[in-house]
Amino acid sequence: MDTQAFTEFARAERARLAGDRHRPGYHFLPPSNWLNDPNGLIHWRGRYHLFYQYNPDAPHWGLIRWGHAVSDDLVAWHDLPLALVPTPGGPDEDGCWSGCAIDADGQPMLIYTGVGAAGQRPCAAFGDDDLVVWRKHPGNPLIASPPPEAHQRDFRDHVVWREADGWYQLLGAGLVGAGGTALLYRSDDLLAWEYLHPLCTGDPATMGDMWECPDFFPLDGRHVLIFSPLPQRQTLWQVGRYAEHRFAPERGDLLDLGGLFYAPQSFHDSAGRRLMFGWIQEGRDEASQQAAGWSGVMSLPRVLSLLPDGRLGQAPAPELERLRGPAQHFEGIPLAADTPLRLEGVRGDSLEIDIEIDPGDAAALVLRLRCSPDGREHTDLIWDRTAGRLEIDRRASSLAAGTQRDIQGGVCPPEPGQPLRLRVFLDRSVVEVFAQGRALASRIYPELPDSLGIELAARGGGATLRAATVYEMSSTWTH
Ligand code: DQQ
Repeated sequence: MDTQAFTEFARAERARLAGDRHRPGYHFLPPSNWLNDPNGLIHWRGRYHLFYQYNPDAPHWGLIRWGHAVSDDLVAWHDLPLALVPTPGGPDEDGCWSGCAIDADGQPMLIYTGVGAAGQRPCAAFGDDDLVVWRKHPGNPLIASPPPEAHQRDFRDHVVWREADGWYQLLGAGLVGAGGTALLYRSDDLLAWEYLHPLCTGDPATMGDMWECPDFFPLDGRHVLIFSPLPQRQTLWQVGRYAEHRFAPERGDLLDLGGLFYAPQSFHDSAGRRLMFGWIQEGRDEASQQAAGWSGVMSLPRVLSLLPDGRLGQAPAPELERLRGPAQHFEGIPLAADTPLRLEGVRGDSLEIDIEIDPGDAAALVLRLRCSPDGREHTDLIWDRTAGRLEIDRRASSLAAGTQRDIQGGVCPPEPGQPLRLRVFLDRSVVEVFAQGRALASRIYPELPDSLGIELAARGGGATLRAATVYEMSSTWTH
C-alpha cells in the first residue's frame, strides 16, 4: 500500500473503532489490531519517527511487520505505510522483529531481527529521505549465527551506536550455563560485524536467562542499560560505568512499577534529550481483546535523566501539556484521617491530574480514580509512605469479566521534607503515573458508564492537599 492508500485505510480503521470507550485518545496505538514493541525510534530532519511491532491482521501477536508513524511534536501522530514486511523465502519470512534506526552518515538504516528458516538473524534495510520506503540489504542476514557460548535459539533485538573507532551493536541473548546477556559486536561499515564478548551478565535467578530488547546509552556522565529479561517478563534498568567495552552496573531496579510496561526503546532528539517509549500491554483476556479488535498501546514519551541519588528518573515529555484543555484547580484543602474527599465536579476518563500533597502524619495517601457514585467500581493509587511504595489496586477497577484484578507496585520512597507530587494521566483504559522520578503504567476497563469520579484520602493520619489541577485532555486522533 502506498502512503495515500495506507492513510485512507488507517483513517477508516480508526473511525471504525472510535466509539470504543476503552480506546485511548492520546496514547499512540495502531489503526487497529496488534501492537507490541516500539522500534526504530529516531528524530530525523525535525520529525519524530515511531516504528512498532505490528500485526495488522488480528488483535493478537502473529506474522509481525513494522508499522510506522511520524510526529512533529511527539504528541500528534500520522500513520505511514508499513516499513518492513517479511519477504517470502527470505531470512525474515516469518517476521520482522524488533530493531533500531541508525543515521549512517545521512543514510537512514534499520537493523532488525529477521526470523526465518535459520532462526533469528540480524538484517538491515536502507531508507529513502522520508524514511517511508525501505530497501532490504541483499546480503541479509548480517551475522550468520550466534557465538557458540550463546543459546542458538534466542538472538534478537538491537541497539547500535558509534564510538571513535567504529560502530557497536548489542544483541539480546542468553549464555549457555550462565544467564541473560547482551552480546557486543563491532563494525567499520554497519554490515560486517565482529563478535567481541557479552557486555555484562546478571544473576539468572532475578535477571533471567534471556534478555529481550537491550538498550544502552550515555546519560549525565554514566551509562544506562535497559533490558527485558525472560522468563520474568519485566523491564529493568541499570546505571553504571562503561569502559574498555565492558559495562559495570552500579545500581538498578524495575523500570516501571505497574507490571504491564515492556520492551521499551529510547533515542536522543536534537534538543539533547533522551526520550523513551514502551509497550503497555492489555490488562484483560484474549477474548476481550479479540472482541475489541485492537490490542496494545505505546506509553507516553518519557524523558530520562539521572536523579540526584544516581537512580534513573522518568518524567512525561513537556510537549504533553499541549493536550491540556479546561482545568479545575483546588488548593489548601485539609484531608482528615480516613475521611475521603471527593473532588466535586471533577469527572472524566481523559484527564491529567497534577497533584501535590503534604503528607502530614498520614501513613498512606490514596487517590481513587474512575469511581462510580455507588462505589462498586474504583481504582486506587496508593502511596504507602511507611513502606515507601507506590501501588495500583485494581481489585475493584471493573465489574467486567476477563479483566485483571490485582495490586501491582514497587519502591517509591518519600523524599524527606518534600510533598508528594503525582502526575496521573488517565486515557480511558490507560493509567500512567509519574511520582518522584518513578513511573507506573497500568490498564483498567471500568464497565459502569458513570465510573468517572475522583477521591482523595489520607490513611492513618491527616494530610493537606496543597494543590491539585485536573485538566481535560484532548484526543490526538481526529475521529
Ligand atoms: N518482541 C519482538 C522480539 C522481542 C519481543 C517480537 C519483546 O524481537 O524480543 O515481536 O516483546
